[in-house]
Amino acid sequence: MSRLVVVSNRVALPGQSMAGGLAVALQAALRERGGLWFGWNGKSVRGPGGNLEQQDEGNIRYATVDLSRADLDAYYNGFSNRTLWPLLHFRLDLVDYDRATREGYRRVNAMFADRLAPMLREDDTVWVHDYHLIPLAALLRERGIGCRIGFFLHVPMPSADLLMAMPDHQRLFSGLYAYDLLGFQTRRDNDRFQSYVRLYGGGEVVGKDLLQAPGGRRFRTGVFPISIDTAHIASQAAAAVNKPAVRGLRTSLEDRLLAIGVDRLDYSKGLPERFHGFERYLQRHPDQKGSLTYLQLAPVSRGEVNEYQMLRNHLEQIAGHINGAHAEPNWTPLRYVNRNFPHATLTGFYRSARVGLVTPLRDGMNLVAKEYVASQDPENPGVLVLSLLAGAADELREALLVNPHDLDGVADAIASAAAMPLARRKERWHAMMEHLRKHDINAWRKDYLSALESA
Ligand code: ADQ
Repeated sequence: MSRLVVVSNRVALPGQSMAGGLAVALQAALRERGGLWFGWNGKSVRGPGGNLEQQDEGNIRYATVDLSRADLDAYYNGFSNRTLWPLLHFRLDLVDYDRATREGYRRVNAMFADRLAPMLREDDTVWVHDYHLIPLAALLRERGIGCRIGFFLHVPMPSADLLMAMPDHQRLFSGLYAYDLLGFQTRRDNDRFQSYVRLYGGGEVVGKDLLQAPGGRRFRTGVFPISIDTAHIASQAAAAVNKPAVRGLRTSLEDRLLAIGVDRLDYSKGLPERFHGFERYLQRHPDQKGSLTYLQLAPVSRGEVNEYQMLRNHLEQIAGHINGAHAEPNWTPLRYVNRNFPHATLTGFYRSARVGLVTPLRDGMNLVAKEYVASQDPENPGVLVLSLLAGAADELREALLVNPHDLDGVADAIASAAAMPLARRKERWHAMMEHLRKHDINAWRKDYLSALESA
């Protein structure tokens, strides 16, 4: 088996808790075959940046670089988060395009390639993650690297007409042609990319998921829906109900049901729409009044980007408005908390909730939806209300699927979930859980790597 090299914007260094299934899955893959994990170490420095640090643990080498303040601003806060993130989430209205940040993005990718190329061996398998690093393979190829390089896009791939609206789109997206395998979360993402290549990207689709770049280089695409460590989360959740934080939450509910939402504070997650959907539920279902409390956990992310600050203010306003209009002296309908929690505690929260609210406007996959399902008590499972616009909706067909823009629909789904009889809840949950047991995070990385290695 060849050595695995993982490249991602952030690296989970030994001892650092980068909670989340992805870090765990990649670590397991690296441990299995021995390998290297390369990326940014999260530090920004006054000088020029690009200083390499290396450390070994077992058969894994961690090689990380720091970034200058200016590069971090241009590459990460700028082009990645203010240009690509909104574009890839279908939000042309929020795209902030600037040639200076575009060049900063290329500069950092080129610096990554400069540092990484000398560490690579001919028979390595390189796996690059996400939209921060689109040009990396092409830049490595320019530096003489011939080994297998794959890419996985964690976020959606939007329609061809949106991609082509970005200035200089061909220069950026044709960088993807230097990979051997492009992995997407859903069939729709895969197909939208192929139509971009055909319509505006100058390439051709020459077979099923086989593409050809101008000049003749061939590469593959494929669908690899990311998942979670299902068995681990299920046992974590069962144990977590005894944690003080989880008990405290349960006690505080008195005998009310709980609806829970857990999202990074991001405009793609549809939080204002969800709050309004909940308000609509309170208005349309007065018979359920006072019987359900909605807890929204939304840790602040990308706090340096203006849109995120505005979103935060907006949500505080809506939450205040809803509680002002509907609260009782002994009941607050909406609890809104901007904090991170240990992952194990989260699973206990999920398990305590009769309703899981996952209603993004666009999401590559949405792991919270899967975590919510995996955390349920088999004897008394809750109901997932899931946006049709999340990648997870392609797999979790037994959720109550909603369009997040349809507030009445969201409101009615909350009411149905709250009132659903046990037998129907169990039926729906079993079907989804069976799927998640089979298609867990380990299956995901094995499928991807075997496709890359046979590409
Ligand atoms: P994200 O946009 O970050 O990921 P998601 O898939 O939901 O979205 O993953 C979020 C993770 O953060 C989950 O594991 C969740 O438990 C954790 N989390 C959220 N709020 C938390 C809190 N308050 N405290 C602690 N942990 C919290 C991107 C894409 C997704 C895609 C993933 C993986 O946007 O569409 O599913 O990558 O590919």
